Amino acid sequence: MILLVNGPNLNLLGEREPEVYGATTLADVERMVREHCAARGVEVRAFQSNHEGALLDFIQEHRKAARGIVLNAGAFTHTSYALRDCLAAVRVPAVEVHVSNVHAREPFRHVSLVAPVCRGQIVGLGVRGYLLAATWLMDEAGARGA
Ligand code: CA2
Repeated sequence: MILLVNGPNLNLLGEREPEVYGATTLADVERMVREHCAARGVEVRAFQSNHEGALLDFIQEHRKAARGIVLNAGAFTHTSYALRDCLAAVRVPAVEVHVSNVHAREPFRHVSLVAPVCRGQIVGLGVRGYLLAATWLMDEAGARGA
């Protein structure tokens, strides 16, 4: 099973600031990732929350069944030591995704507290970044025999 985790404000995807984030909604993203993984027989559990603790609870709850985490932590990326500790503790391979190119935006978005505990980072490639991350995690799980 792959976890698809989205943090604060990503429930607004496709509804606000389409020039930055595009027109695809979060429901579209969740469906795309589910279909993409289902083609390889992999189940997806999707979760979005605006609350830091709820994200930690979800990741912890699914830590034993999860083979990978596709994570867009939203602005918690730049602020949350708790999320970083959680990812390090659960030891499930995670890929950090950002729809926009955070490195071409405000300086505070250039810092990711979760990057050191993620296996990689995909930024600025729009919502296709979620699919690229899921592909890599499935390949990686296959290579591990997980
Ligand atoms: O580019 C990304 O995917 C971000 O993770 C989006 C976060 C932002 O705080 C990160 O720095 C980069 C959330 C941005 C605000 O949420 C909205 C999402 C869609 C539409 C409007 C706002």
